[in-house]
Amino acid sequence: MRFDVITLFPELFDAPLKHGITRRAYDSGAMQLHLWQLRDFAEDAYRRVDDRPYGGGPGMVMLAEPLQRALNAVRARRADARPAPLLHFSPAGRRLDQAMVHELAAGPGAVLLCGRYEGVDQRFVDAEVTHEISLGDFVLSGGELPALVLLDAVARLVPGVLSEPSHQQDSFSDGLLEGAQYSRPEVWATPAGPLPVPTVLLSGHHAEVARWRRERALELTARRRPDLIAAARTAGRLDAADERFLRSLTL
Ligand code: 9D3
Repeated sequence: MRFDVITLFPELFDAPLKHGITRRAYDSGAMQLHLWQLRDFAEDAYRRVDDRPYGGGPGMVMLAEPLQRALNAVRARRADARPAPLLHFSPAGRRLDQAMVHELAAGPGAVLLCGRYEGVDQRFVDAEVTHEISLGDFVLSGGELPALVLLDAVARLVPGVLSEPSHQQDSFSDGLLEGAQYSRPEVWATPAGPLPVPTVLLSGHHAEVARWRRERALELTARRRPDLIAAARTAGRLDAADERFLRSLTL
């Protein structure tokens, strides 16, 4: 799958090519990342890609014409049967979630447009953008970090990139938060006293461990994200034992 990123700051995308799971996805060839410097598609001597908003107001607007030239260059290099999705990262977008990440990971990739300044000329958005995506209700300085977040989330779903397919147990795949994790030592000596690992995890009873973990996941989710419990119930992902356990909780 191929991702093309249109940005004024292509250097921001270097780190994931050098480190971790994302690097594996790119090294394996399973994911290709092509970076396009929007400024290369400016036509005037000053390499302008932004200008003042009609009607006045603060800040600058990204110009439609350089964006269109950049997109045309991207399209000419992609061998898509159908035009790939054009994702625009914008505070006005729909919030990114794991379902969108799964859809992208199952497709041919996408073109990612990273906005800067106050935003992109709306005529370009209306003409070309297929998805507007936000990370949430906080203010960033541009769309590059959201694009990096999306690429990271997709990379770990690419087959063969994770050594264990741990995403089959991901929170948000079964729709519950994952309970606590413990590792060595069995008893951690602290100034406040010894802290043992929950004994069930040392018991070797796989069914009991699985039940205990399920209950911890249900308890954590019910306390922190009751909306996810409601969604899991609606989707039929809670069984009778789950419901009995939830009723036993005093939230
Ligand atoms: C004055 C109104 N602001 C909108 C909230 C203007 C504005 C702020 C920040 C316009 C663009 C930006 C830059 N942000 C992004 O490009 C962005 C973003 C974000 O700020 N928060 C969460 N998700 C995203 S996706 C792209």
